[in-house]
Amino acid sequence: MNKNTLIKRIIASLILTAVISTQSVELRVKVENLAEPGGVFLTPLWVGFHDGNFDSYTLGDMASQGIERIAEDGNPGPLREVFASESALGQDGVIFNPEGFAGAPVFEPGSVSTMVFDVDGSTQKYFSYATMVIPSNDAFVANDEATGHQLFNENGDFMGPMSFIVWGSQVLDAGTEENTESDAAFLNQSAADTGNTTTDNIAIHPGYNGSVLTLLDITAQFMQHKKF
Ligand SMILES: [Ca+2]
Ligand SMILES: [Ca+2]
Ligand SMILES: [Ca+2]
Repeated sequence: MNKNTLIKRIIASLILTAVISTQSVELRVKVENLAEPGGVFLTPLWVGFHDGNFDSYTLGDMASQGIERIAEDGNPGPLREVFASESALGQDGVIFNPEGFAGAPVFEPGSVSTMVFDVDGSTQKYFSYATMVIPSNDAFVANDEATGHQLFNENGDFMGPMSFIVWGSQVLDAGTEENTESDAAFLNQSAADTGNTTTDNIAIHPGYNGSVLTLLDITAQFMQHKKF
């Protein structure tokens, strides 16, 4: 399978269901890795609810520290710090897959996990997400448009159910680490933040070089939906 085929395949889905009360909306976020057996993995998914002003990255610009760390190591910590400082009225969280590897609750192909959030329809109208694609040096997916996923209308009314799909062709290269497929987190990296540093801009990921061939022969398309 060549890389052009690879990046057209699927990986994950995200489904959200809601219980509406007078003050807030209880959103149940369900994440599923739709990759076929032997396919790519996803790190725990960072999700944020905000007022539409939180922009995690822009295609063609350099990655922030927050995006760099999640793309290289699956570490959402710095992104969460940025979110907290820029979205005072927002809330965020990280959805793990408790059935993943011990100590690394990642989403392997076929795995599913859910998390419930009490979301304020007036100040947390918009949804954002970010996750690292494994195996890679610095591949990730996240929404570029801060207002790309609107959950509530101007009156604060929930707009769901709704869903969306993220395709493999949307997988990004953070531009912060060379795509050697060595020093790749969760694959062959011995410590966080190791690998050959690059200073490129964020771009559509070019695909694998070939050193992880067993993982190339799989369906690796991104799919993500959410239902409220
Ligand atoms: Ca952006
Ligand atoms: Ca790279
Ligand atoms: Ca690395």
